[in-house]
Amino acid sequence: MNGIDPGWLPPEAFRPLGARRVLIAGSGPLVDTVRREVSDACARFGGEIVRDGPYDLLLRLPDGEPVGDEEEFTVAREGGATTVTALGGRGLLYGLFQVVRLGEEAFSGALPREVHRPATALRMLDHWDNVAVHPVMGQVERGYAGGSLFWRDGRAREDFARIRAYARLLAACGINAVCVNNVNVHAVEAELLTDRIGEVAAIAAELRPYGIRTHLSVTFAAPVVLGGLSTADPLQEAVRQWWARAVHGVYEAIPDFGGFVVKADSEGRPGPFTYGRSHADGANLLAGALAPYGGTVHWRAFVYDHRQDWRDRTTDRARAAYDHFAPLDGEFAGNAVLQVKHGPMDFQVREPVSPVLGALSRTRSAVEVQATQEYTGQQRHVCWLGPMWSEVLRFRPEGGAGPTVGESARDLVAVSNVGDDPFWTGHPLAQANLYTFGRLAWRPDADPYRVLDEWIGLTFPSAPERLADGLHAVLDGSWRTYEKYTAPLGVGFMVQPGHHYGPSVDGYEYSPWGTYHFADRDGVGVDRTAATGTGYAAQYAKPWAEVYESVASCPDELLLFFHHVPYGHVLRSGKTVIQHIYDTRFEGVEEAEEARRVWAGLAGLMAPARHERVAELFEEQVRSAREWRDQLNSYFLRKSGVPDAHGRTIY
Ligand code: BDP
Repeated sequence: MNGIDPGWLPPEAFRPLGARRVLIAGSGPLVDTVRREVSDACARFGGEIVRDGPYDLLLRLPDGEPVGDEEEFTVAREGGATTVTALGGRGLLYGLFQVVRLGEEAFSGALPREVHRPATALRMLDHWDNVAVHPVMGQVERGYAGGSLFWRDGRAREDFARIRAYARLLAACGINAVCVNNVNVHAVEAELLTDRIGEVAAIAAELRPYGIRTHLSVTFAAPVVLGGLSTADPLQEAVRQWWARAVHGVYEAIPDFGGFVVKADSEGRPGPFTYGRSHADGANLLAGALAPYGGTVHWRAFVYDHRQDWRDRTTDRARAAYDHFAPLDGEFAGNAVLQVKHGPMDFQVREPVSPVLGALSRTRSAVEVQATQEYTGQQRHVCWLGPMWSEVLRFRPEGGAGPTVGESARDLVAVSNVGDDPFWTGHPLAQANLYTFGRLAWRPDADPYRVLDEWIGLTFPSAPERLADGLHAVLDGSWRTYEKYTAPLGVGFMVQPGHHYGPSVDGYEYSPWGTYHFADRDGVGVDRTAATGTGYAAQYAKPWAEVYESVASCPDELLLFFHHVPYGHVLRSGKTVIQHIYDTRFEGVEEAEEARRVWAGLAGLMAPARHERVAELFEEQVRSAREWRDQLNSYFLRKSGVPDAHGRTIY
């Protein structure tokens, strides 16, 4: 499509619709989209849209009238015809994409009637896209895939074909909401809410035909910076009225607007604390303004003090979100959703699940993950995050038979990994993260490895087995490989300050950000126990509070997150901590080298440009993995004085 990479919707994926008679019953804008999709496929592969008579595929809404935007659909194959029935346009569109996923299987043999229903209400991508180029963060904050799809140099782009193609890809993995600007709302972005809402409306018009609602990040200080008020105090009537008027204007321009995303009192952003008010006061102010129109406010729980005194080692950033929000459970309005990062710190390669996700029985919550690979290789390393997200979503905060995180979450949100790069995601294989996110958001209990194969099958529809196997091999264990050569046992943050790419053993150790590992000559790790440490472990319900509190029961992979232990401490694996550090760094590099070798063997099995892009990136990944290995191993050898049991060279 116009030289844009087709991602997981290459034209050939629609071949099974070829030579088929398709009946489409229903009307409405999304049904028109379905019709366009089918007619394009028929034009290419020789099928036909029929008005009556026999058909091979029936796509129907009951009575031909869309009723709301129900997303559920049913697929069945009986009496030689395949039928997709939905209650609303979105369901019909998702049903069509399900037929595409099934391929020939949709038209052969019998398919028992299967109901598909998303487990979450909102499956959203947050774009950290700046309208104007930020002097430090650039056009896209933590973006590794080129410029923004939406904005360039201070204005909305008018690359509508591309936005439409994007919306299509998102719908095909079940995503139904997009927030189009950075949570760090600078002066230019603030204006999108009022004077420049037309630019947002233009984007919304391109996303809408694929069932995607548009959301906007706003600044809590908007009444001051845009409205000229002297305060943004959430309990002031004038402030309330200002927001009511602003929201009215937004819905005039975008009648199906989804709502706001807010980062308040975090990393320098304004918020209710300025006025001595709580985050419930702040969130409810915006929720109240949005309620008459059915909008939602996503209020982020990423609130912590980023100017800690590092010498005061009794405070703990990991505690912050729970300390701020758990006491407010039950105080948030029904259309306020607390958006919680999946871990207590900040998207490290390994973190425990945030205790906030188990503490909010009376608050709607959204789980936020990071598809953009800020701390996981910045889309220069292959790092497929499906297994990590799946572990989070399957975690049971109350243990035993309690609900999983995926079952309790109302919404799932990912920070987007997409830009105007020809492959969408910079690293072509990072597309698998975006696809997997959408599918896990639809069904949090889905098997991520099957989702991976689904992505491979769709993206490379006529792949010989060798290619499919090679792709699977390269992606399957890539997250654990990345973990092995970077930060060990849950320690986190041994990255270069600022941009966060590559190792820096003490980069954050003596800075005010609250991200420490406490390595000294005797041991390493953060004591977060209730008995002798920061008390973070006690934020969990039982059994986790006990599991994490004790060195004996804490899972190895999180040991240094919860405990400060001597280098000679023996892990459950039977190895000492120091030997584990050495071994996994060596293994991680070997695995990265092996993945590079497998990739080299896939040359000739796909478009050369795609193969070459990944091959080049593998050079960088292997270089970087070695750098991680050498710096981490040297550092720990010098700190501990304990030699490698296998006598390998450590500098
Ligand atoms: C951190 C990023 C920073 C974001 C922040 C956030 O480094 O760029 O602004 O998260 O989530 O991971 O608000």
